Amino acid sequence: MNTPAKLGAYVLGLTVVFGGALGVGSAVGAADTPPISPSHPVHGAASAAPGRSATAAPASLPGGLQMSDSGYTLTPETTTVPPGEAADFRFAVTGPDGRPLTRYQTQHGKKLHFIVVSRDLGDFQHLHPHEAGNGTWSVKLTLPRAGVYRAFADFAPEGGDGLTLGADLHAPGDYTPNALPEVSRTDTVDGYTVQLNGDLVPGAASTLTLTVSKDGRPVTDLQPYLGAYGHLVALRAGDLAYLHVHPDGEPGDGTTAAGPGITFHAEVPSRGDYRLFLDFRHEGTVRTAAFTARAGQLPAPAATASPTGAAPTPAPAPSPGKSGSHGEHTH
Ligand SMILES: [Cu+2]
Repeated sequence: MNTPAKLGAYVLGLTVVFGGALGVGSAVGAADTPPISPSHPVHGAASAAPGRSATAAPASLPGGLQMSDSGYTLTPETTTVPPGEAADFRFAVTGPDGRPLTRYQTQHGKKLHFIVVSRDLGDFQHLHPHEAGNGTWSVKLTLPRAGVYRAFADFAPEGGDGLTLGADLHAPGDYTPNALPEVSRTDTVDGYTVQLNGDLVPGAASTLTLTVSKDGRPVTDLQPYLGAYGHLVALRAGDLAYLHVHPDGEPGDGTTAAGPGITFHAEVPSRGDYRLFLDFRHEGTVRTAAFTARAGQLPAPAATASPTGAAPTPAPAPSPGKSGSHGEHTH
């Protein structure tokens, strides 16, 4: 505290001198403020991104958008993985001291959850690496096709808050991205049908219920997987923001049934499309059902004014990126 306070006083002293020399009255006002307080607004302004209001609340960023957060960094040994081959993929999470983290809290039965998703959201894997010693994690990883993937490490350091760090992985080769699947409330996997009920609400918690049936009959003997009857990962289309979703109840609590419905609480930060991946376990096998869900109304295309004239969203529809108007913008 001492050194910055002294430095602040020194800088203010200079300001007064210059202000006095140039006759700038405002410098006197600055000198009136206690030397300690100006350092905070200045620091805040310096760390704010350009164009972002310095007064905006420092709302916590969704997980997974950064490879480094709160001093912890996801550090893969390699970020290039040939497609279609099982690779021994290794990584570490380095801590604030620069060393590989070795002390983790156990969450949902594991110290670290490793999710790998293609950037077009077409492929999803939920893996559990094993500890290979000295803070190194190792997992058999097959990237099914060429393209760019996002790898997420979801963990909580001992004594710290939960974090999700994300890093890009590359599978070299010709790549044709798949379009995001249409919004849908039903998915079918290996003869199981999963129905999604509930709506994502931008900026608010909402309840989602996923109901599992097989051959037209409700499945009522789901098996616990990672301490719950289902594990749901929600990723925002476009930037793969990783959203925390909490199951409602757990196996053995006396109230949570083993299906057919699995209930979650989800909160998404913005309107837009999200891809939901549900892992559920039945008869010893974990399967994944996937859904595209839309949070809020997307900006309506032009010329669909409602009869009352009340536009549902005041924001103008952004021009589609393919219009070629990008060159007019200065960034
Ligand atoms: Cu996991």
